[in-house]
Amino acid sequence: MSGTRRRFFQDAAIFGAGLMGMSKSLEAQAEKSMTMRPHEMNRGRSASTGALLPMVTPDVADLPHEMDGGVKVFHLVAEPVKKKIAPFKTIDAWGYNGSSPGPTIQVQQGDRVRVIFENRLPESTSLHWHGLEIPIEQDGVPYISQKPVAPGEKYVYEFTVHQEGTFFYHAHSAMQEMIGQIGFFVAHPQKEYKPRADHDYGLILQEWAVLPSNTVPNTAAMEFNWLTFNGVSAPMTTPLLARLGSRVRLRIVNLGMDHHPIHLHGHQFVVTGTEGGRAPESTWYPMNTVLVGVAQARVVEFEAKYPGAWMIHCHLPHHMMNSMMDLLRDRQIETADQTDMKAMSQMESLAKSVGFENVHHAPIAQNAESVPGFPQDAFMEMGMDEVVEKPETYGLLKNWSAGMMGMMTMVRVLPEKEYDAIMVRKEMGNPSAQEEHRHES
Ligand SMILES: [Cu+2]
Repeated sequence: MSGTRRRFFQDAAIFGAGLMGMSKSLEAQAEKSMTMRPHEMNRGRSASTGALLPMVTPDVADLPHEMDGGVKVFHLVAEPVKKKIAPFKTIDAWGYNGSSPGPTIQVQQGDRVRVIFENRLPESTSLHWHGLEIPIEQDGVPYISQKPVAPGEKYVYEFTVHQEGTFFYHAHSAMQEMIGQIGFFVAHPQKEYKPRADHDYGLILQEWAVLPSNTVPNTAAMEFNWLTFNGVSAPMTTPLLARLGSRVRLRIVNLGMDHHPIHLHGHQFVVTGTEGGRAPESTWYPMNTVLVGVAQARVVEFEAKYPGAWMIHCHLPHHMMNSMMDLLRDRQIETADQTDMKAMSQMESLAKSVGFENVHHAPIAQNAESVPGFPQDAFMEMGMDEVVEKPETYGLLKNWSAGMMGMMTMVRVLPEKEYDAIMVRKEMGNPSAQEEHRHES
């Protein structure tokens, strides 16, 4: 098995995002598609080969396709998905092909696309192609443009993509959207955008309301306690890697109840596209926080000028947290009765339950408990580096994971040597990740 393919299946196993629910034939297609993708080692090199740069959706696999004459044929299956959103939290989401969010579909402007859709949910559904200019019969709105797809039934969508840009597919039913039924649909332009990017990454923003000791999201809730990028909360989010001096494209889509101001540290970016496609260069201006509203896509680009691990996160304070309800009961209501000793022992039992050794929290003052308002963040910063270790985290400072929560990831801007060292680790696979894979299977 090639390193890339092995890594691909590892990712699928670790994040529950990928081929878990796929049939053998789809697995074979995935393998074929992976071997056709550009070699990981070359990604991010500045030399322009003229080939289009595929988008990478960290923690989410691409949906493979087969050709039928001139038509790109995809198979998409709506189904329930067990989704690990944090090392100590697995939820019952719904998604596609064993993945929530669903696998990423990538096509090229001008392509004829066929999606053979199967509904393995316990209720009717359909697929809407958000932002695409396609015939009304393909629009995927139950009762309006088509009959709902009943459980166990199939439906074939087929259309020509004349646009370029960042789109997504989703169920056109509100509660199904909120339980995870969304995936990327990226249409690459016929001619590469100028300036060309060296790295292209995608992030899907979602919110979940999952009460302590529950696994089923409350899709009618208006307040959320778990915030995810591509279906995982930090520190499970896989860092984005960028070569020092390269140009990075980041596509962000939002399908939830909240709007998210996404902030990048240490660099300025320009918005080069929206859910409507590429924006003219005359509209670009420098910023470092972009509000990604519900149902919107924002594409930003920046020069990775400064080496380091730079945060990318939603700046709503409550979206920079994971739920601590499992750890400290309902923290919002009951912070006052927490003592250092209690908090530490709760952290330790949580750590034991997911198998990590290092229980850490930041130091507190001797008289902390006598200060009104204490604790705020004191018991939330919990290092768990070893449970979320992967090649992309190699070389980060000890306890880096203690500062990562909620809708958060980082772009690691790395000089040539360090970038290549991580790429080699990715090629080889990550020994401790394989270990985790074995335990879970
Ligand atoms: Cu947010």
